[in-house]
Amino acid sequence: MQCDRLWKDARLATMAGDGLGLVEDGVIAATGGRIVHAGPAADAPRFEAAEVIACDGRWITPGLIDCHTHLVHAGDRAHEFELRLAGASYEEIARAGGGIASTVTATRAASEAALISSALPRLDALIAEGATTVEVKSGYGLSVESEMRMLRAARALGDTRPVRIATTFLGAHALPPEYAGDADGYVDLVCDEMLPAAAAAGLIDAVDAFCEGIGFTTGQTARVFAAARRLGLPVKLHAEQLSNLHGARLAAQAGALSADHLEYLDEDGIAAMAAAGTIATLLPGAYYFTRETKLPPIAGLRAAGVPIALATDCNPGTSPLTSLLLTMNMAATLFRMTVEECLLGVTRHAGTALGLSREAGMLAPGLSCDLAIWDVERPAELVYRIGANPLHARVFKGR
Ligand code: DI6
Ligand code: FE
Repeated sequence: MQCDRLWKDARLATMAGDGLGLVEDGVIAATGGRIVHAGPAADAPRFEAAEVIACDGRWITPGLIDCHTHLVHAGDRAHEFELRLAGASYEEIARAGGGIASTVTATRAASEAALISSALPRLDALIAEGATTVEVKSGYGLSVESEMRMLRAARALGDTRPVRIATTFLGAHALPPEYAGDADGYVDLVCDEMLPAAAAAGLIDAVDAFCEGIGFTTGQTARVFAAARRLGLPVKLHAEQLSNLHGARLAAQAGALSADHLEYLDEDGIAAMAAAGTIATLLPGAYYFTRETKLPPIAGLRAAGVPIALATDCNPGTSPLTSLLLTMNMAATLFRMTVEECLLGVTRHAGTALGLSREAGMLAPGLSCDLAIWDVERPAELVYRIGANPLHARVFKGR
C-alpha cells in the first residue's frame, strides 16, 4: 500500500478507544496530510512510503490542542499583578475599571499587525511544546470593528505558523465604557451587528460569552446563544468561574460544545452537561493564578461521565500561561486529575470541545496527521515534569 510518510519503531498513545490507547510497537502512515493507519506494526498493511521516519522507540501522541485561549490581545497586566500581590482582588480591580477594561483600551489602540506580532511569541511557546491546534477568542475589542480586527489577527496566526486556529467570538466578554449602565443595549449590538458581521466575514468558528456577576447574566447569555443559533454557529460558555449562575445548565441546554472554568458548578449543572454531551473544560492556570480555593467538582464530573478538557486560558489578567505541559501538571497537582485524564484533556477531549473530533485529537485513520513526538520513557513524564520540554518533533498535517 502506498503512503506519503511512515513513522515506525514508535510507541503510540493514540487517545482512541479505551484510555490512552497505548501501542508498544506502533506505526503511523499518512497520505495527503491525513492518517491512513495508526496502530501496532504487526497489524499494519505493508506500506510503500515515499519517506520513512524511524522513531527509535519514542512516544507519539496526537499534536496537543489548547481549546481555550485569549491569545490575541495587546499589552499586559503585570502592574495589576503587583496590585494583587499588595492585596487587591480580581473583582475589585475589575470593578475599579482595571482588569479586562485596561486590556480593551490597549487592544482597541492596536493595529491588526501589532496584534499578530504580540500574539506570535505566545503561540510559538505553545507550538514549541507540541501544540498543533489552538483556539483563540475575541473579546477585548467590544466594538464591531475591533472585535473583527481581533478575529482577523487570530485567523492570520494560522497563515503565519503551521498550526490550526479555531476562532471563538466572545463579544459578550465585558461591557465597554460607552455602554456603561446599558448591558442589554450592548447585548443588542453583539447579537444584531457584531456577531452577524463577523460571521458573514467567515471569522467565527464558535460563540462564547462570559456569564458571571462581573460579566453577563444568563438572560443576556441566552440571547447571545439564540443569535449564534440563527447563524448556525456552535456555542460554548465561560460558566461558574467566580459564582454559580447556572450558566453551565443554560449552555448544556443550548447544546454547547463546552462549558469552561466550572469551579462553582453544582450537581444540577453536571447532570445537564452529561445529558447534553457538553465537555467540561477546566483551566487550572486561572485557578492557580487567581489563588482560587474552590475546586471544580472533578469527582462529580467523573461520576457522571462528563469528558474533561484542559486548556491554558492564556490571557493577561487571570492566566498568563503559555504551556500545556504545565497546565497538565497543574491539573494533576491542584485538581488531582490522573495522567490519563490530563493527556486526554489536551488531546481528544480538547478536540471535541472545539467540534473537531473528526479532525484532531486522536491518532486514528481519517484524522489530520498532527503528531507530537516525545523524548520520554513513559507518557506520565509529560505530566510529571515542571519546566522541561521533551518535545523531539512536531508534525502538522503530515509535515
Ligand atoms: N475569564 C477569565 O478568566 C478571563 N476572561 C474570562 O472571561 C479573564 C480575562 C481578563 O482578565 O482579561
Ligand atoms: Fe477564558
